Amino acid sequence: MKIVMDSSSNLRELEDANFAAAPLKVLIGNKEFVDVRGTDVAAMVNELETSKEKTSTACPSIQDWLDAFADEMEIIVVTITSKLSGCFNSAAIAAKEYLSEHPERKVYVMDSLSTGPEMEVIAEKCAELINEGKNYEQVCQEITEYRHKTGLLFVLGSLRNLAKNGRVNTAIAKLVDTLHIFIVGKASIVGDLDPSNKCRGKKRAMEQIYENMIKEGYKGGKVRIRHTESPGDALALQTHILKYWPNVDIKIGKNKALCAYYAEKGGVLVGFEKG
Ligand code: X90
Repeated sequence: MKIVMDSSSNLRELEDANFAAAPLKVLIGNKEFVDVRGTDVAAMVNELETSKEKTSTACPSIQDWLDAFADEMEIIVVTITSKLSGCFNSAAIAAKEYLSEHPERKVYVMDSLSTGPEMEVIAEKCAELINEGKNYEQVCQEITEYRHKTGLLFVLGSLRNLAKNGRVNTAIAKLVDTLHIFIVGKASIVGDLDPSNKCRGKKRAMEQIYENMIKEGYKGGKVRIRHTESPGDALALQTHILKYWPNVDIKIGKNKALCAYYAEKGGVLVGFEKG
């Protein structure tokens, strides 16, 4: 069995698993940052700050997905929410092509209704189920149910890039910009960006994330934090969580190109288990 995700999961490989990522792209003018291992995300973030060029993103092509599928019998694909990206669509088309070439094989494409570290939590669960010896159908079913027991909360450096690309309302983005406030948001149950709270400072925003985790039913489960040049905020949140839940499985990492582009400098994304 192989696990395949688009690069918005921030994963390039996965321990004890047969894993591949299909890359999204960040475009600055006619320069392309492909979201693969080795791409200099810090340089990209700097260039985004100074560049006057138009910027955008693009989902993996059908061929990118087929390359990630490679030559496997049973494939589980998990994508970023289809509400915000064409990834799910291109993956579904690739799956259809793959199956018409190899009718005896299996490809399941699941919309995570989320992105980033929530996908990371889902990927790890998927690997765990496979390593427990569950069969393909069981893994597909259990991972589909598990998706409802995980969450994504975030505070973004700015909403500019989301607004520029039509992913959030421009008026909200302008408001955040002019008032210098931080929006704490979540991935809604239908896979939309749900801006839940306005916070005056970054410290308050990080506390709000923890309060919202509790509201979402957090009880000491796994946590994955991914930041864009904001290790201090990520660490503060980790310390806060460990104060109440000293034994949690918690890890901090950096956002890769796609998440860094949309979370922006100072952005922190938190994926967690609810129950
Ligand atoms: O297909 C494409 O070009 C990619 C578009 C992706 C747009 C959203 C990326 C979000 C990245 C920052 C905020 C988290 C929002 C999650 C809401 C479900 C992460």
